[in-house]
Amino acid sequence: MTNPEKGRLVVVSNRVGPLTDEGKAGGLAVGLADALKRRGGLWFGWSGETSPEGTHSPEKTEVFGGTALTTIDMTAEELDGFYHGYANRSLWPLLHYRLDLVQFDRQSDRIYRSVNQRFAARLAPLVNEHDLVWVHDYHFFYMGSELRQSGFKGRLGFFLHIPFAPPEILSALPAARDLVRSMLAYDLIGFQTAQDRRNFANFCVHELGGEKLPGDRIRVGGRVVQAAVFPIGIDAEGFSRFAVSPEAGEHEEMLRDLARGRLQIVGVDRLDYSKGLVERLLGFERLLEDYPENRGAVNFLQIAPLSRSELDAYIDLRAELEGLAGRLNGRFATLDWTPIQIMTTGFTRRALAGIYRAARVCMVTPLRDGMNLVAKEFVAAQDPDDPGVLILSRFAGARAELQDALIVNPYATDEMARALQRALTMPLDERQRRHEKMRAKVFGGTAAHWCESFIAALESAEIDAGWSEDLAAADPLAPA
Ligand code: GDG
Repeated sequence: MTNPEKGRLVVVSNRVGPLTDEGKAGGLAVGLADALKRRGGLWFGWSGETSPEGTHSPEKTEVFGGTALTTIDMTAEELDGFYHGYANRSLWPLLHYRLDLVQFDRQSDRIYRSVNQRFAARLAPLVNEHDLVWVHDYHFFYMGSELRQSGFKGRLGFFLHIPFAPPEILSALPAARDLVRSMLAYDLIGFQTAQDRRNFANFCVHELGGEKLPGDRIRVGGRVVQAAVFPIGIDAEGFSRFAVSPEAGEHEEMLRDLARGRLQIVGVDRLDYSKGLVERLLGFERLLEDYPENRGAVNFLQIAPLSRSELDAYIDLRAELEGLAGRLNGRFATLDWTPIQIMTTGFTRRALAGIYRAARVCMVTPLRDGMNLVAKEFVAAQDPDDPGVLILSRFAGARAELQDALIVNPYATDEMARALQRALTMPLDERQRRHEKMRAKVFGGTAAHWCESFIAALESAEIDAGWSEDLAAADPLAPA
């Protein structure tokens, strides 16, 4: 039901939708789609296609009830500089604290800014000042200041799904100060964890001469913005229903049959260097070395759908992982047991829920992660009477809420092996106790709750008129 009293919700993200078919969409898309349906609005982003006209291409719009889904194309050059280049070769590794993998070049910086400018220019005529505009993620840091420069005066929010690195790391980005100053065009800036928020505030204070004010507010120059923490969640009810669907049941049974009584360990991650897959395999190898009773008694299944496979860092990672799995299998396999299986093909969400349910242990051990929804999905999918154990990295945003997981440092191989051994031998009553507490967190902080609380905060954010183009253009503290 749309409510004409309130302004529309306008969501901007690189990939949009789907607004229907909850079987395919993740919790995030479901949460945003629900908020859009409740309020009426627009979801704006990239069509997923390239064309010679690129960001000048005609809009494509699909309407579902009171919600429109509007997209534009990019040229191949825009896609390369903006998405593969600046977003995924510069910002992604940088914000995941991986200076060793960062690549900077001025061409992609230029294209990234111009794509932000082009998307803002195309969105501007579609919005009015009563609308709430909510921009998502590291693809669109400059979108807010570009929208302001094209005259938008309404409420503007931004949510960062990935970590925000500390100033010592972020300041390696040649345009770091420009980027953070342009973020000040947003009225509300949301982060996954208190640590990400602190890193942002520290950059504002130490690099931009700003000051922290009471009540989540930060002042830089004449501008006051609100920066707050909104941990993202999943559609917990929906996902736990998936876990008892016939399709989930088939997968659960298949996995149990294949395991033939062995305990199942799983990992589910996009094939990405932030997810700590190499370190996880080393932890499993150490388990087999140090606790030999597990040889022949456990199976490790890593589901790792390929992502960004055109980038060198991802090609290298895949090769390293396959080499490691091959070595590990070669070292420990017997005629009737292969310790580790890596799959790069994806599953449906229902099948995935069944796989989680068949697992005694789930390893979610990223080296750095904004939140990590797999951790929450695993918890939601468990049978409360016989739940599996979550091993969770101290560097995942989800750690702040899921304290009852076995928390590990993924770089510490012995610690990973000890945690695995503890998980595999954990008595039922302890598994139940831990699961119950985590389940309450996952069901208490859902995607819908995340969405509603961000929107409510954006609606009530104090609007400060102090933003001006000067803030985006001039940098009084910039070194000569
Ligand atoms: C970013 C941030 C933050 C995985 N394999 C399959 C499949 N998946 C789904 C999972 C989960 C999603 O992909 C992955 O979400 P994560 O949160 O774990 O990680 P990122 O993709 O890196 O997401 C992250 C998130 O944004 C939200 O703010 O939590 O920190 O990095 O839902 O289930 N889904 C299907 N088949 C698969 O094989 N259908």
